[in-house]
Amino acid sequence: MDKDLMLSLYRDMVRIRRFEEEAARAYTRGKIGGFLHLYIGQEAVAVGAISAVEPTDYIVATYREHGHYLARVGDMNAAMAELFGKVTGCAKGKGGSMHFFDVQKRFLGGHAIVGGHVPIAAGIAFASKYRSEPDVTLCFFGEGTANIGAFHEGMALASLWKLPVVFICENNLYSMGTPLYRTLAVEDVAVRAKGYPMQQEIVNGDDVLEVREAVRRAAKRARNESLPTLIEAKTYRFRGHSMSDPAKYRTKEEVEEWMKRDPIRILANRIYALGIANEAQLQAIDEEAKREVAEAVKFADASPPPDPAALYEDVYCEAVPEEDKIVPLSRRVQAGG
Ligand SMILES: Cc1ncc(C[n+]2csc(CCOP(=O)(O)OP(=O)(O)O)c2C)c(N)n1
Repeated sequence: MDKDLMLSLYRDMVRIRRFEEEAARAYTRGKIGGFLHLYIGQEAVAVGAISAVEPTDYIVATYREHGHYLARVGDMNAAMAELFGKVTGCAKGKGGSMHFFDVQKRFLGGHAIVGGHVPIAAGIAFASKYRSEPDVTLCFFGEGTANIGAFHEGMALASLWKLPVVFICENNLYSMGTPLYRTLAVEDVAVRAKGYPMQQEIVNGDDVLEVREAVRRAAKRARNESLPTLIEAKTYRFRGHSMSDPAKYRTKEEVEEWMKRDPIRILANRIYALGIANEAQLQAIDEEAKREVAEAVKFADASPPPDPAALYEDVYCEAVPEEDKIVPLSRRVQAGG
């Protein structure tokens, strides 16, 4: 086992956990507007998968993407500022929690429409293949996504055109408040791969090393043979679907049972067993992450909001006629309108 790798995976997971715990606190203090979907409990999937590919490979994720962003881009200041709606955020404060983005680091969203990003991921992989570039695309989504039309379109095209994409289903057993058995006719999402067809694999999504190995195999297949794969990572989210969800649809006992499989604890135990680090050393990593989060909150708090004039920048339409422009309410009030 590579000692540095194990510690770096541990650090990445702890950074995500502490970041999100603080985001939840900031949300209740009214610092964050809109939705906030926490990734707590699922960290091993993003960290394991993204550690398995090249920094030049593309990442496409859902609205539950803070973890994927931190695993790839790592910039806590830009992440917290985006949550706070500040101009220093990774989407200039105009995307918020569900729309993290970093083109330079090839982190292409942050997508709020369930399944809408699956054909986008297939399209990115198509572009790589068309241009004879070696890059692979990782596409993350939940098991609820496997019932959406766009999901099937993306998978079908990826298989037909033999695209270098790895689809990673994070099966956390619930789509909002609906349990898997009420929405899926099959127990494992992975079996759906057979119909397109493409290679499939089921992994323990709470084991960062198992996820990493599966994604390495799939990324190799994508890069060397230009073939897609569907990986299903079985996991669990410890918090509600979003901050506004009291999560009444799960029993306390069920949540506690899954919390015994906390991915961070599993990796810590492996690190101890292999003699890679002791408790004090892991505690130091934790403290460092907390310090970093506190700095990120200060940074986000001190940053200005975007200028209202920037509202029409970075949008698809090129010019908006003056009469169609939305005048910010504050200006209308000033103008007596
Ligand atoms: C097309 C569409 N329909 C409905 C919604 C509302 N919605 C947001 S998240 C969600 C559940 C998705 O569950 P899953 O794919 O399992 O992902 P998870 O939230 O568990 O990560 C739904 C129905 C949406 N965003 N987009």
